[in-house]
Amino acid sequence: MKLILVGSAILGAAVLIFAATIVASDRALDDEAVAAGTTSPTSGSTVEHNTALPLNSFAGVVPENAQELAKAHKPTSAALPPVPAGNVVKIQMTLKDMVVEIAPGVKYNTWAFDGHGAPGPIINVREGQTVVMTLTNGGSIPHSIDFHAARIAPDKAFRDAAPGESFTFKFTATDPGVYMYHCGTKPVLAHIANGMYGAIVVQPKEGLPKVDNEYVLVGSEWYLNGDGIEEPASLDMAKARARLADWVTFNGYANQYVTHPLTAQPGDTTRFWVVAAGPTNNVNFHVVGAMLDRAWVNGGLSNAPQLGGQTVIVPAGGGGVFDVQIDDEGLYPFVSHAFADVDLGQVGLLKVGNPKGTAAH
Ligand SMILES: [Cu+2]
Repeated sequence: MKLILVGSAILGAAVLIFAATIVASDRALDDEAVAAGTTSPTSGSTVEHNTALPLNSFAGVVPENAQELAKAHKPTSAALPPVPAGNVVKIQMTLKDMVVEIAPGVKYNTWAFDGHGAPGPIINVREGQTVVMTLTNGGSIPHSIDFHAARIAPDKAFRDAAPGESFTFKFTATDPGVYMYHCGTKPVLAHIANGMYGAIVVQPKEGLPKVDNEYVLVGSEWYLNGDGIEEPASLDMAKARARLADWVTFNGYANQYVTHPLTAQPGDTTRFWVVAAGPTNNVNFHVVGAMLDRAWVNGGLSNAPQLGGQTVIVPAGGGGVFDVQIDDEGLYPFVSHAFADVDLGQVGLLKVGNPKGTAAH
């Protein structure tokens, strides 16, 4: 048995070296193509994002018909669902290995949420309600679920569920805010990077100031071992450790609210519920041409909001609530003001009224 293992380890090493050689020669070819100005349509845009690290970047690599695909893509709903009635809110989630699109024509092998992909379902409850959470592991390896909104012993509630297993735990939502939930199985970096995250809102008992529109944005980034065009890409753990993202998204798909803007009317106040799922990146939340009129930093709704901010950090694993009042018709980009992330897809538009044309940003 030992011999076989050693043998397969050697074989594995040989495969790795072979694969590394292919990657290296691909890079050399790419470099030559770049020098000659003869890059293929699908690899042409890698050039701007290439780094000195010995890791292949697939940032910005999309098929030629990307614009068409972006238009055809049905955007992930950013709408905040209503708070269910009653003292007890029952939630059922099934984890599932599934291929999702994370950018136009770019497919990725996630470990995500049945019926949702990544992020998982948005949960909206009221302070004092009891959340009864049933997790079913429909995936192929152990997973778990960690709710930042819960005060609970993680060794019991956030334990691993084996493939095929279901288990239930409950907690009372005692702390108003907007929180991340995620799989907490080791290595957490891999489980979050593969799409195992979502947002839960806990409304304060006494309510918040009334607004006209409410949208939930979950920021996250993706690390690909291929371009995901011919076949789905999977996680490149070395790139996740090196923080070399290929795509950075709101609600799991690059630039989806640029092509399909969120909407408001002139004079409206719009509330953004923002969670930075990471696994590693913050969201430096900013709305171009507007102020964060009320900002509940860290999503701490028990505190008074800060007034009139420009950019507020939502840390990886944290949340923020932002009320933005806009009078004039126009296209207002919302971004992470860490602009490398805008370049990789973490930008959307709030369309106020019915303006003509497109945004300059
Ligand atoms: Cu997991």
